[in-house]
Amino acid sequence: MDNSNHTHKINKILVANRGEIALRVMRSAREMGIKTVAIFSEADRNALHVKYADEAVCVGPPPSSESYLQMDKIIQVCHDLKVDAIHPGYGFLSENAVFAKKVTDAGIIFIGPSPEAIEVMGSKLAAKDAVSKYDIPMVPGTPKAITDVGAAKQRAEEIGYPILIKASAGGGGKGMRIVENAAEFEEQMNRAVSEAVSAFGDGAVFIEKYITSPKHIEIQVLGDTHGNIVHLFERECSIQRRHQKVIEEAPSAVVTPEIRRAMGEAAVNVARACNYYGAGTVEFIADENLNFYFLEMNTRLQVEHPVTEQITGVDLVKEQIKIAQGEVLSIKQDDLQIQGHSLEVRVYAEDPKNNFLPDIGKLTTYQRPQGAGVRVDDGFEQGMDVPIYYDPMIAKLVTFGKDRTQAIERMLRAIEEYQIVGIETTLGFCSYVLQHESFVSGKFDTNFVNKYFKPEVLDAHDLNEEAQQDEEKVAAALVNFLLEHKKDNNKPAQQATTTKSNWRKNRV
Ligand code: MV4
Repeated sequence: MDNSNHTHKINKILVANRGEIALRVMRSAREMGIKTVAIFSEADRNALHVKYADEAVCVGPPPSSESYLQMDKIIQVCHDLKVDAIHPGYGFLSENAVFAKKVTDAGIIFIGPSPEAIEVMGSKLAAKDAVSKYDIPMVPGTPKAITDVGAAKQRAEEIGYPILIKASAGGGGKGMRIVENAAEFEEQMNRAVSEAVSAFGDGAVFIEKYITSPKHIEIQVLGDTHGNIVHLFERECSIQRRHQKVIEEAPSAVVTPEIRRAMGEAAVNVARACNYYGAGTVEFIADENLNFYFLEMNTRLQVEHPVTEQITGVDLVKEQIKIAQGEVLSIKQDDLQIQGHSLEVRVYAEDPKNNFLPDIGKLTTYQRPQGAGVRVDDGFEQGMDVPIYYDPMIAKLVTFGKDRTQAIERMLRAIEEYQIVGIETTLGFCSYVLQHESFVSGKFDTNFVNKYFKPEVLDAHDLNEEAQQDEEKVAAALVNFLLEHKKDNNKPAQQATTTKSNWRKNRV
């Protein structure tokens, strides 16, 4: 292990991203006394990340391919403004090994892992191969790309149906095919291959036993450039819809200290297998008996990183920056402790009553919730337009409590306080999930939304709220009546009205 501590102080960071994550990164940079540079597209001229940054440069028209994905333009901005490091956020160029290499070759620090680590983990088969010398639990399957259909069918027979065909270059469920029996194997495989070729330009596919009701549990890791790696426990991300996460939490309601230790150790070994440095996430699926299997590693800061920050007290962006400066990790595994429970709901500009159709428009009312244990990471303000060009996630609502019950109570309260008018959002949908018996008990898996959600459940929800409002009106009228008829009180009767506004009717 290299114990030298040659650091190179970063003075100015360009954030190659937009929205809430650009702001999130700049806040930590500012606390560290580091100057910030925003880039923006023509659609984001008035965005908060542009206002917040010390300097800002327009890099092109609204489509991300013409702005936020323009590698050479972004690197040129760094030279022009004497930027010494780039933080890529998530999405966009964050897991692009070519970009990480270009940045490094231009003499700029890439705040993230090495291009080699990004590349290895970008291929599921290369990742499986890299971790094979460690004792990492993996789903039974084929360790290499299928070249011979007959041999693959044989292997499927050994594993037992149903099996899953996956694209090596895949992500977000693309190129995945469930095969129920031998008869449909070849057809499904051909479909998976052609989907993989058109989506990723790489037709390599492999098979795995299909875990029908998995929990998605991931482990946050941090590694420095001196070979030190720690894990910061798990996040439970099973509440998702079409591979888009909806609610995340840390820690998981069902993971035991023993399983946590085993998963943490496996995650550290996965990171070690690719000489990982920076912040990363090792993804596992767990079956109903909590047998867990390594799926893949995400080589970026993730959307849901705040729940880990809440339960550990670690600022992950600051750690990323310190690691990029060449510092030795100051955190030791034994210093880390779970200090409470945290939940995150993703607020999407989508209409849950209309098949989650993305909604755009002006935020005519936008009031964030406040109070104990509430954190909002967003990039919008009242009066701003939600543009069509980018991800429909407008905010992340995060709560922290001494335990899971308190974190849920605070989330329900915060969702009630949140006032968004002008666009449809997923807040009401999240409120439904958080109150569902299956969520409360912790007995849920990745099928939760398919199993329990129909648009009608939100109508029932709304009716409850309206009924509640009616009850409050009756109570208010009664108070008025009593005050007005209180003979021994000479003061005029107080106006007792319900303090609840009508905003709820404008959202789901
Ligand atoms: C699986 C699986 C069941 N069995 N692999 C989906 C995206 C990719 N990250 C891996 N995924 C899955 N892999 C085996 N062998 C089920 C899924 C899966 C899933 C995983 C995590 C979170 C949500 C999911 C939703 C559907 C399917």
